[in-house]
Amino acid sequence: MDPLIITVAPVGAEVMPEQTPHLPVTPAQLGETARACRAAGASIVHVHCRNDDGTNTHAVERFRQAYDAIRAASDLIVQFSTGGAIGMTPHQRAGPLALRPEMATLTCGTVNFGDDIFENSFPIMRGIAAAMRANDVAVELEIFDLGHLSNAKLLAKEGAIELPAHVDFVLGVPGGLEASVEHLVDCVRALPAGCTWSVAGIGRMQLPLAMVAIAMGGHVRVGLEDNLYYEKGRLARNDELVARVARIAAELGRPVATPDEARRILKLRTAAV
Ligand code: KMH
Ligand code: ZN
Repeated sequence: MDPLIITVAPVGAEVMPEQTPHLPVTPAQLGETARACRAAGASIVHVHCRNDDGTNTHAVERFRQAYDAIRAASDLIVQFSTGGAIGMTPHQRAGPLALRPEMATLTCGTVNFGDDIFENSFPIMRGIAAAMRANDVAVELEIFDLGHLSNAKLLAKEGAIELPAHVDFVLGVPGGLEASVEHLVDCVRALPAGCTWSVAGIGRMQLPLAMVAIAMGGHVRVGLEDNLYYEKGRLARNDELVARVARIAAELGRPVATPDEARRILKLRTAAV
């Protein structure tokens, strides 16, 4: 098995600062989180941005500040969200790709998202994928439901994306595929040949699915975007969620990947040859 790639998703769009004191809101806080999570064993940081008051933003300038702060603090692979927050336009969601991050997400289908709808029609997916190609950004396919993998195959058939790619299964969003070991195994069985994969379990399923992924040879995403708690009743810091997965992986004989090892595993354009 390859070394374990741990992605940290430290902020997301749904958790609000009122819910936890540990949410990195400013670029400086994102930089500090990146430094701590790199030291704890992360190799990718998945980036959403907030205004100083905690509201969501996908402004290019705010992403530039966040990118600079993360770069100054760490050598993590920087992965921009193109999902953003519910209600953002596809144009807004794709805007920061002009900064040419190493990676960005591409959600592969529309999904109910609590009481809302996270809209990803084929025209929206094609548009975001085209912006990624234009800026030479590596794609991480975000899969919230099994049918999203079928959509990814259709997008590849028409040339909008390339397969194999790196795939992240986000399991347990209300409206998407439930977070369970059985569903994760179904997802992995349905993967196109050659894809690498990670799992992001929502809420209390974050840790159990991480442990299953470590054993299966997959990779792991943790962080406050998906889960606020370290254990029942205790709010987590991002770096301690990363550190716990790194510790468990070490016990199972899978050391964590450095960012450069992750670049090689994921075949990023920035990987040293
Ligand atoms: N905030 C969700 C609506 C992504 O980052 O690419 C979408 C999301 C996916 O978080
Ligand atoms: Zn996200």
